[in-house]
Amino acid sequence: MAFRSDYIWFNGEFVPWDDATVHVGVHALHYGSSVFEGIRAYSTSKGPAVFRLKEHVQRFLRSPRPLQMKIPFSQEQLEQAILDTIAKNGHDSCYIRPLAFRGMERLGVDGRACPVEVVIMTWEWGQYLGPEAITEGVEAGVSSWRRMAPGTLAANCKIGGQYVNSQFITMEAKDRGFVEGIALDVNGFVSEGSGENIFLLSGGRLHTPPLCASILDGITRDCVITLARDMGYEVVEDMIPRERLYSADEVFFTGTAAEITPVRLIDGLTVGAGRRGPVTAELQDRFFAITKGEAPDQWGWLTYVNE
Ligand code: PPE
Repeated sequence: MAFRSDYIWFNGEFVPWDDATVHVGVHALHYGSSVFEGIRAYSTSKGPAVFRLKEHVQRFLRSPRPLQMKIPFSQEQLEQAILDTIAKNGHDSCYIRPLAFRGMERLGVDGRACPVEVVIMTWEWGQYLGPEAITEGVEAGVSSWRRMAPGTLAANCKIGGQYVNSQFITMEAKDRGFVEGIALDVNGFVSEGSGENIFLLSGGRLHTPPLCASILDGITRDCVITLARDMGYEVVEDMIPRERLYSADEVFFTGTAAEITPVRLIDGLTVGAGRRGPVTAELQDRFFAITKGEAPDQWGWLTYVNE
């Protein structure tokens, strides 16, 4: 489970892991001018399969628009490069990190003169929020840090510099003894975790913050909405005041890295029965059956590497 693999795809060429380096003068290092994706490839009986490849690459190409940064590769080229990198590194399952950044030309805040560099890293990354998180659930706390206000940054884009806000949230949570923080938006409504979207089950209905609550438009969030509706649950995207976290029957995080992780305690108060709830478990079962290629892929979410 090391943060390592044999090769990194770097501007269209494979280079050995240790040689994929940049100069200290790259623009992104100084001003956070990068965009990235997080994707998982799962082990199936037909070899590794990338989960929602198309949607992740689409978001990767959309994220840099407010930065006026144009990624010099097409959707098709990036999809193929990701599949090639997994095959080249011989993974059975892995986490995939495409990254585009403004490179080295000159410094100064307006980096539009700098070249855009693109890399794809892969490595084997296990359970993001701890070994027992998926089955046992995690302890979380509401952060004293707010998510970015509308019209400040671009919450819907995975821009590197914005993850300073996520660092504040997750470091504070860990210092308080929690696994993860839950951030509110500038108006005090629930937004999301440092790297996860959030759902609540209340009165038999699922609630999740809407896109206007400073969230990333998560792809796992979309999967859960699709699966839950297919299973007959009502799902509403609505503004969630903080206090509703404490009266929810179930709460869970969603994300590529976090997958579907139950939250069993918030600010020291138990969520429901204080362990993974039945609806969360049912959604996890459906989700993992699809990712492992064991259930029919009715929405076309898997791309097999060896096909
Ligand atoms: N919100 C944020 C802020 C976020 O970073 C992620 C992904 C999500 C929601 C969930 O989005 P999606 O993966 O499309 O369902 N966070 C990525 C980075 C994690 C990291 O620590 O790095 C991820 O899960 O890959």
